[in-house]
Amino acid sequence: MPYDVGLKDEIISTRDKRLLWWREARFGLFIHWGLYSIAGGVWGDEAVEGIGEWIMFRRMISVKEYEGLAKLFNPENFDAREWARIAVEAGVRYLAITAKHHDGFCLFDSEFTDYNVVRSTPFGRDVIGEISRAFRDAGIRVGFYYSQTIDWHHPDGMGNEWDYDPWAKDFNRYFHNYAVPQVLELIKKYNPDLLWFDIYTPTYELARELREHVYRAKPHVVVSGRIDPPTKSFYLWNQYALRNICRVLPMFADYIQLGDNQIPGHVIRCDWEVPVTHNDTWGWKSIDHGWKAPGRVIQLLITIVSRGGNLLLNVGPKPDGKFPDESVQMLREVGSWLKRNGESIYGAGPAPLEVPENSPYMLTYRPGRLYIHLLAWPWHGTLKIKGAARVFRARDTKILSSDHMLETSIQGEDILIKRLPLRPLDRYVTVIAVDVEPITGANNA
Ligand code: H79
Repeated sequence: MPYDVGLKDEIISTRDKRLLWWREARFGLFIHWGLYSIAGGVWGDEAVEGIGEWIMFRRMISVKEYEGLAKLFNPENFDAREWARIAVEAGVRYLAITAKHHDGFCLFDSEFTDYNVVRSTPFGRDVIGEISRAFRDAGIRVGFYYSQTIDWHHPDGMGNEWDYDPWAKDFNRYFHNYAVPQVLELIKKYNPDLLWFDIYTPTYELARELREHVYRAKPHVVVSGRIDPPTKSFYLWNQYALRNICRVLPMFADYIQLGDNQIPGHVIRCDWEVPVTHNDTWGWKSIDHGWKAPGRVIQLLITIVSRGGNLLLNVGPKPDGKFPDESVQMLREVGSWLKRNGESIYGAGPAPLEVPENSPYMLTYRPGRLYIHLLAWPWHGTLKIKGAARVFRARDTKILSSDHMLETSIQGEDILIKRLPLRPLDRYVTVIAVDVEPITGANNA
């Protein structure tokens, strides 16, 4: 395809508009579900190390043998409406679910392969279709994970060198005739709000081709970071992002993707998202019990928003179609915290104020309001927000989840918050909301 400069300008100039809902959302649900969920991290009678959805690669399982899992895919307890209810209760604003992961199995009804949930499983239902409707009806934006580069099932895809001779591979053929058409098929059939690609697209040309096709099919689809070639996506891009070189913007993507589970230690002033596991795998693994507690997830969400990013929190449903109990429980707790304190998260971002290392609080902000998230309770009843008086004048101050008003005063460059209750009001993180006026002329306001 000839290089269409006009389309490049159009795609970049419409980015802000596409990102309107995404910037406000701050919290998304990632779902990894597929044939690997049936294996659950065990092959034969052995536990397999590492992330569950990589089991085919780890054991170099042949395509033929792995395909056998499709005959076992029959999640009798699957109910898309229930997943959507749990997601609503959790307070997530968008979804990204595996339409096709690296193993090549499609959770949607595809005309380009029989290796899909409708045609090759006893279940025979269009899982992606049911989920798209249920989540959209529940008011949650719908996104699809699509592995555009790695495909261990397709002879020309990247990665399977145990069944397929790499000398005989034609990656471009896979990309033009299979990956791009499937992505367009997903757009056409299910009308997603977001497409989430993984690792990277191998070349500039192919990334551009995919990006232009997506834009032509639906200009409003938000495109995640790992569509970009290796210099920008995944590990390499993190080197830019983590050093805050945000003049180097995403290329074909709409926003930056940090590495899996990579939480930055400082504010990154561009649009970014980090995918985070609930335990230590994406796809269900029966032997992984490393669950993060609800309080830990809440702190991660605050940390990420205070540094300018979105949290995409993963759940790996079980082969019977249920979320793990631990995930249901965690999502409920996070959601109830958000019900009390969501104003400090949705549509909020980093405060224009440096927080010293080891501070007992984290800050988020929106014009007119500063949110102080208390990680530790000041037992002496007074909290010092360092440097805040240089930047803000404080007005009404209260505990966000109640009408409990607080007093403030100025001490040098700091703002003091006084007469705090004896004990935290929230079981996880208590949030103080301060109405603020920026001090004009302050250099970092
Ligand atoms: O979908 C989830 C992962 O499966 C996917 N990204 C998240 C969202 C992912 N794709 N690639 N990777 C993660 C990184 C792969 C790292 C590897 Fe390895 C190191 C591949 C081979 C060596 C870890 C160890 C996985 C297999 C062995």
